[in-house]
Amino acid sequence: MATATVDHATAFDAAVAADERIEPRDWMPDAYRATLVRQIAQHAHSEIIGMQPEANWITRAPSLRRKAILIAKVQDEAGHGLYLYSAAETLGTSRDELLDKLHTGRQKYSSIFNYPTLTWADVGAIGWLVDGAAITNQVPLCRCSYGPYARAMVRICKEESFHQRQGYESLLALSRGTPAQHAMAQDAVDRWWWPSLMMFGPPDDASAHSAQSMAWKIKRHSNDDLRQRFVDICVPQAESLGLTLPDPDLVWNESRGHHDFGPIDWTEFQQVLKGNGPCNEQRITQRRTAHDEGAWVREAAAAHAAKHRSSTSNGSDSSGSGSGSTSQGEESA
Ligand code: BYC
Repeated sequence: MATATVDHATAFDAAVAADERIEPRDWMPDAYRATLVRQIAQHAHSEIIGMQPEANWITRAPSLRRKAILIAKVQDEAGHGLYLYSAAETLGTSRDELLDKLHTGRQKYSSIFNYPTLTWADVGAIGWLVDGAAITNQVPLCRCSYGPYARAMVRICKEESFHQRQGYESLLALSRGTPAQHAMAQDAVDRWWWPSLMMFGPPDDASAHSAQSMAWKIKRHSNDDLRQRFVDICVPQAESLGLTLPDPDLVWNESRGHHDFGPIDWTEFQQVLKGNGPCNEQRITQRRTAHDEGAWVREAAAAHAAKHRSSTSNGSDSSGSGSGSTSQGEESA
């Protein structure tokens, strides 16, 4: 028995070392499974909570074109949640259990969605900065050692990439618009810049999970490395947009080959994680309400699936007899 476990562990380590994918039926250490459930669930929760600040502007989008794009984007976020909950389920957990943990505060979602969307420009800033940060963080996750998560990320990244571009295009239109529109775009960037940098998680020396997650090849880069990559990407984009990033310390460092940037307010980050951000309470209350009010949809879908299953199985049980379920009878009539 002990030898079997050692063999399993050796095979797991060898697969990770060889950059092979771990699949749901493969043996994996309990802690690897728990880390994946924690990260994938947090990611899935972020997608569905992230629908709220964006959906806030659907009714007030400035044109039919912008409204159609925003509706499609919010719908995409729901789809991302579905892919990710499905990936988490392959690890032996249920969607109900994960949602219950979200609703009772036992699992987190991204800090970024606890900030309000005060103006239309915030929709553009979320697309440019929040989706931009998400892509920077998530492209390496396409090479995550756990197969179902890695495959979900491929599709998500393609869609996030479209989201990021629409945000950039929307902000560009505002930046080149009237002085009031330009000021609105600048104000949105001023408010979303620092929270976007916090999306990458605590600094490396305070990141509890990074070392082990990187050894398991769940994460491929550290929080600080990805944050730096994001800053370097954003600086020229902000210049093209004609907008200023709100950091007086932001400067190119020739010797490092990167931009230096000012200190992040980690106290604010910790407060948001503790539930004290501007919108934590509103987001979770709205999520619980949506879940309760959607109970009838889940029940109807489950009843429909059960009816479909029973009619299919009746049909196959009665194959050739012609005396099966109603639907079988209708088909053969
Ligand atoms: N917010 O040891 P660390 C999106 C927690 S969706 C809240 O570095 P790890 C989008 C962390 O969970 C964006 N909590 O952790 C959606 C841990 O606490 P626990 C979501 C955070 O896991 C809709 C503790 O701090 N993206 O972009 O190694 C519309 C210590 O951290 C945050 C993902 O979820 C945070 N920002 O690294 C538009 C990507 N950061 O769990 C856009 C997948 C850290 O021990 N996730 N914490 O209680 C990851 O890549 C990693 O989980 C993280 C954190 C880089 C976020």
